[in-house]
Amino acid sequence: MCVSREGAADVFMKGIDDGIYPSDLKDMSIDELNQLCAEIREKLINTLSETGGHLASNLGAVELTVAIHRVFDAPRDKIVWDVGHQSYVHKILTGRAGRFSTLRKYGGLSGFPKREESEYDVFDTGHSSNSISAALGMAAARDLDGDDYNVAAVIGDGAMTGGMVYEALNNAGVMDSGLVVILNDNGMSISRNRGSLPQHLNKLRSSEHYLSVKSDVKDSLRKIPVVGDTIVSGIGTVKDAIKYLVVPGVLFEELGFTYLGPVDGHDIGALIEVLTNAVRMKKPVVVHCITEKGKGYKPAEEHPDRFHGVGPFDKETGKLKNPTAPPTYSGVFGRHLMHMAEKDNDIVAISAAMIDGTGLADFARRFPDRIYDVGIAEEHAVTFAAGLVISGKKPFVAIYSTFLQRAYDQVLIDVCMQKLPVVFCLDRAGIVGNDGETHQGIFDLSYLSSMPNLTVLAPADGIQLMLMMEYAVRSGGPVAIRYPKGRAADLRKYDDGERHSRSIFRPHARLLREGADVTLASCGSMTEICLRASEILRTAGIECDVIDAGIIKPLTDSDRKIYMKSAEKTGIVFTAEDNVTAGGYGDAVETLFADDHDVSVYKAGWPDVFIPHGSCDELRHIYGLDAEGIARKVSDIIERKTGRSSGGKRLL
Ligand SMILES: Cc1ncc(C[n+]2csc(CCOP(=O)(O)OP(=O)(O)O)c2C)c(N)n1
Repeated sequence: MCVSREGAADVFMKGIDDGIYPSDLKDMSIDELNQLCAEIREKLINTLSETGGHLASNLGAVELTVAIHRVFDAPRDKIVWDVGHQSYVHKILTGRAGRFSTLRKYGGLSGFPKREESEYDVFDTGHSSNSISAALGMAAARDLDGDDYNVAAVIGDGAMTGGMVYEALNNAGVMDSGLVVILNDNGMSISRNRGSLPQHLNKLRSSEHYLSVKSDVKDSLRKIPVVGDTIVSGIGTVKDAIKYLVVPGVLFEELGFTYLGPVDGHDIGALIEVLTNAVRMKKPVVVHCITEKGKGYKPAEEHPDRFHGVGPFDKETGKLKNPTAPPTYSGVFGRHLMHMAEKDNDIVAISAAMIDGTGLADFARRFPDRIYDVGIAEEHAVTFAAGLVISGKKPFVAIYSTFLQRAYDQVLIDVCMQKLPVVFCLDRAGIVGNDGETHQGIFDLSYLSSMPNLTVLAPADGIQLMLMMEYAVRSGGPVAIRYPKGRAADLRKYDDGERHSRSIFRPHARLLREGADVTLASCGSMTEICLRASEILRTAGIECDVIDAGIIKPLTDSDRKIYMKSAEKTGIVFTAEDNVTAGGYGDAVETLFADDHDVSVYKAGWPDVFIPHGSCDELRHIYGLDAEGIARKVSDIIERKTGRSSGGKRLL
């Protein structure tokens, strides 16, 4: 796929790795821009096959991004990327091509726009559907200052299913500020886009010849004797009269936007033309571009969903290099929900555009009528679930921990206040790694623990997850179950969950290992890590009680007794959680000992900063939350408290 550089601009002579900037695009011919696109595609495939990342979205946005940087004058003009997962081409074109191989690695380029990283990144994104709001704010400030730079929001059709978009469009239409909304429409969210808005876009997409139709209309009108030219110059008014017949973007037009499109999002010439017109209008404009997700790499064209966010893969076959060995927590959740749904017709599942990621793909095939993909609409998903409960259903809402943050108020007021038995399954709870700050699921224990009526659970392995799902349906109230990304632990050698009578199982604190020196109180994924830490500590002569929390709130007397009894013996409680320490599990345990001066409580969790991108193992190591780090912290505490040392044994 190598590009011939003969006759190309200087940038090809140097190679894009030496640094390419938007200014380099201004004098390139369309042929040269197309060559550049081919070179960028090759770079995306080569690099992402090593680093992993959002391949399909970026392959689909190559020409669009090149055209944007040709027409707009960044960084003076401001371009906001919705979600930001499709901003790799923008990174390559804004001086970061040479560092592209560090993408998503600790200390390397972020997989999302980062203001700290470049002046060309004007807004940090990662969560969907906020670009128009942010861009409108920038446009409003520009207007107040009497400045004249351009502002654009680049947003996918998937992100258009999020409610914030309509709040922003509603506001933008009346503000009449110069704002270009560039709609990158590939018909896909992560998988096929669902909902009536996507259907509307689909209709617009099929009116492919709109741009030419509009000029045909103008030509026909011009031919009307005497008044024709006047009508054409007043096309705005005429358009009002005929738009229901020929203008496909009525929805946007009604909201106060001028709709331009649809335009072929891989035709650089057409894109440059329409974007140039949009910029000149100095009013709210939507430019509707039709793109193909995964374009230029066959495996991604054939399976755009699989290549939406992908791990390192073999370029020839498209196969993952290191697939996670099953079972994963998502897999256990999806399979078990299907099993439960076989026996209970009232069980339904809700996903906010993440059916595959949350493990619900098989459920969707098995029970197509009992699954609702509501789009990227977490707030709606939660209140929709509340409605389902009112009318007798048993909804499981599967949403990644970080995205449920969007629906804080709906969980609190629409569900918890009314004690409605919605089951929230928070996938990717805890550190997620390479997607970085916006995706780390490390706040849920804190934001959920403060909600009255909510039961908050954290399974330490796959069996516990299944038992908790069954319990949640029986409990009669709202329940949140949070579990991490990746492989499901199997701790049956410490406590065989199967021995519990499933029908009366209630999540509870469990003492998994006994020792006299220190209590390691852990929850979720940290339980396995603490068990490993206890092995390391044993080699240094330190014996640990290891408690698995299971339930974070509310605790029963028997849960409390487990903590109290252990602490009475050891005098030192060390809590560990895959959550920020502020307001999380450790704080809850600490309150148990608030009046007990003989017990010292120490807490380990994520600190009060946004945790950057890097692999999960690397981040846990850096922040001292792997088994070695926990063992080191515990032995330091024991040494300080008791003067006992690890006998010179290295705990690393
Ligand atoms: C609030 C929120 N929910 C879910 C996601 C996960 N997510 C990332 S990209 C994406 C699909 C976006 O589709 P679209 O905007 O059409 O972009 P495409 O990848 O198709 O170019 C989803 C659901 C997110 N980033 N933010």
